[in-house]
Amino acid sequence: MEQQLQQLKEEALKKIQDAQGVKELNDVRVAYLGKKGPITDLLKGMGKLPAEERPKMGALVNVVRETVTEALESRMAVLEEAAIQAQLENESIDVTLPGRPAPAGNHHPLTRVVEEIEDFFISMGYEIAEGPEVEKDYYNFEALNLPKGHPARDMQDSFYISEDVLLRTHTSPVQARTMEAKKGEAIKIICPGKVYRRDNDDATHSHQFTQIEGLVVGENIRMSDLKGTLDLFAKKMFGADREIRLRPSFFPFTEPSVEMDISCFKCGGAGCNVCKKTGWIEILGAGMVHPNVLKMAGYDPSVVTGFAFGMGPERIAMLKYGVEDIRHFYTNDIRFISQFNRTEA
Ligand code: FA5
Repeated sequence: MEQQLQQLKEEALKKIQDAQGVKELNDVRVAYLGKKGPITDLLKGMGKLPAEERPKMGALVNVVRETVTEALESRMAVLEEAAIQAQLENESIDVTLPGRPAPAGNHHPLTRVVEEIEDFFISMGYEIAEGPEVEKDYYNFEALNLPKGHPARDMQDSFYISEDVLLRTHTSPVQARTMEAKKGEAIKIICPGKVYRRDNDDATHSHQFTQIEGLVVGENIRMSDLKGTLDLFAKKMFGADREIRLRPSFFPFTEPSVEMDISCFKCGGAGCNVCKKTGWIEILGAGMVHPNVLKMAGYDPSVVTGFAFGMGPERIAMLKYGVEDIRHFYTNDIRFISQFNRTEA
């Protein structure tokens, strides 16, 4: 039995030494020290030995068991350490690999043009005002000198929510709202926002588009102030050598009313496809605030005067960037919008 034990020990120690992995070593442990293993069997068979041999044999079996256990533990420590090392090597980060590019987003070209226009007017001391897109007929039309049945309403056909509520057709209702809220104080605001019209969509028209309104009210506000402001604006947006031209026009809420053209930035006035061979490009509508509009908002037109203007940033962006179809702004085609890089502004 002693010999058998010796053989068992050597066999176990060899297998422990040969084990190449934690799992393999565990199998060896179960095979030799487990409940069904040979060492347990030997201990169980102890009862069959003559009583005088039992202490000696018992001690021997225990020594073998301890030797095997210790060998197992130290081999296990080596294998575990090796496993950790291997894992560390596998998972190590190769800092020399080139990084994956993270595509950066950008502002929509329309947002950029609106912000550029806002920045210009803020630098001139204007404040930004806002108004609701779902608007009362009163502010959209009546308070702007367009009573029910006025023929000029037809030029801005709207989407009606009810007889008295509609999607605003322009940002001009913010004029009426601001004047009403300011109760006779001086005003200097611009109002960017979405507007809606029952226009058929084509290359230059959309049923939903953006406008920026401007309104200045106070004592001694004159037509020359409007002209000077628009002249500076044109130079800022389209180049220092731009000239402006005011043509008589009609808006029920301004008197006199004008359309402002700028000298063509492409041909300089000689005539080209951008200016349709006229040398001039139409940019916005404007005028002196109609006395009726001032009166309806609680201002005394014999004391204060004002000017107002309204423009479509889509049309300005189209001119500035040579965009031939307004619908490009709304379709979110990444091939189109990714061409506008903020740093190029
Ligand atoms: C107005 O809407 C006036 N409220 C502007 C105004 C304000 C005049 C204050 C006087 C004083 P108009 O209908 O012309 O005006 O529109 C102004 C601008 O909106 C146009 O010059 C054009 O750039 C843009 N616009 C008009 N309709 C459309 C459309 N369907 N799609 C895209 N842009 C449009």
